[in-house]
Amino acid sequence: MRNCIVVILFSMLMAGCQEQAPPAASTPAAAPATQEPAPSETREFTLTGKVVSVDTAQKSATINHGKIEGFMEAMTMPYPVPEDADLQKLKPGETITARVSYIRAESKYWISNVEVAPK
Ligand SMILES: [Cu+2]
Repeated sequence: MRNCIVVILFSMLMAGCQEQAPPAASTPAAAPATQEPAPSETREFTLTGKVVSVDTAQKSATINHGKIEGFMEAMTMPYPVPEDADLQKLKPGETITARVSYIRAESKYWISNVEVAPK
């Protein structure tokens, strides 16, 4: 799990946490540079996965998630959960969806808007 974070922090060189190339439609030659999100911009993705464990003291949850289009491949890794209301919804074994926010310039990411899937 630590490896995953290390990979993100060091420029996402490994396949696992690699940020995916932009779609062909936004290649530099064909589109203005403004279409590429600025590194300081907060980008949002939707995560679907299963809660593996929760660390309330660290405000973190390890999620076994599917592929997050445009962000990362399917994997199990910890995510910061800043909001207590979200943290309280996270129980091991539950299937959830959540918003993933990501600021590339700060190598920072977290989840919010947790929704527990009906059983
Ligand atoms: Cu990852």
